[in-house]
Amino acid sequence: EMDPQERVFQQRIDTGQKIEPKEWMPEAYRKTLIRQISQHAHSEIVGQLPEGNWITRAPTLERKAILLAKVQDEAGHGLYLYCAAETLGISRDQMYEQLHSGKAKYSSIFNYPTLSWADIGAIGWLVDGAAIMNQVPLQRCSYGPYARAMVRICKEESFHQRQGFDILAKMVRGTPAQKEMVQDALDRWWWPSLMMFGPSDDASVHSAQSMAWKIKQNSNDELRQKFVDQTVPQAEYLGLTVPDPDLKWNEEKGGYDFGEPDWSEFFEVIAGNGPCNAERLGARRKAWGDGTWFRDGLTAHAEKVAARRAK
Ligand code: FAQ
Repeated sequence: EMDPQERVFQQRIDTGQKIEPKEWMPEAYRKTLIRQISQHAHSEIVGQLPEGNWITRAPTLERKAILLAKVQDEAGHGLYLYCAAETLGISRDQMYEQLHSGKAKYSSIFNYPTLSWADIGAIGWLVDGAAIMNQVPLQRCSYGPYARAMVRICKEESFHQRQGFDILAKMVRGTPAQKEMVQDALDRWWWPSLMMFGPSDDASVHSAQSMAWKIKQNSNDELRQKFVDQTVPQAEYLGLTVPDPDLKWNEEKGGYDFGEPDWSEFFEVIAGNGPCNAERLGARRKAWGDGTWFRDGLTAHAEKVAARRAK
């Protein structure tokens, strides 16, 4: 038997009303949102690292300016999302603590290395492409602040995706070595990109409840299918081979059949054992440590100002 308050809440969700910060909500709804939004924010922040790695080595001044702007956009998304999570009653310091202690996750994709300039194209094309596929429906999420944050974020991600595709479109028209570099990037980023959508539906512990609350609008497998259907023709346009021997157009379903990602790899990566997990978390912990003197200075200054005012 559902609690009457909870029944009214569910009715509001079912009729498409947005839930706003100060309104009553079930504790589990609040917790789920804090988990998802904070992990999303952490992904944006940690997600700056793989691309940041190439800012000093971008091939032209123009590419460097574009990449710098893109990475700065990701920082903005992170801050925006931390604000959305704060409306649920968690502080930014608590969220950072959860990231730095390894309690909070961030997207598995950012635990892979960026080995060549083509990887920067592949991240824009595939990683931002997958991010958009996942985030467009989140614009209709039942929690107002998260839904609204997604509007601007999706617009910026669309630009990011185009810049990645543009890098690759240029490289595939270049030398054979450049084209090979692009194929190698696709070979390494394809499967991890499919894993961004989360485990298969039968292994997704949160999906059913999150969909009932309209936090999620689609299941992980639905979005993964849409991503494959959208991306394969783009790979063909670039003259690339998707590294999946099981990939095949299925006329009947009007979509592609495709192979299973290596889920043991996925679970290893989200357990902290991916190729770059230690490096990524290490970089974030170091940044936090390096900023201590600055935070201490700000606090000391604020205390002095307050003391002077009190006199
Ligand atoms: N990585 O029951 P489910 C970006 C965890 S885009 C790591 O299916 P849920 C833009 C999941 O948290 C990337 N962990 O979970 C950018 C849960 O563990 P928990 C960020 C994953 O929440 C581009 C467990 O597995 N986007 O940053 C992953 O219903 C380029 C069970 O899974 C978002 O975060 C994964 N891939 O569905 C930035 C979007 N998948 O928490 C820079 C918002 C699952 O119980 C450069 N999030 N897990 O310990 C979502 O839509 C959902 O949270 C899903 C997962 C779909 C990711």
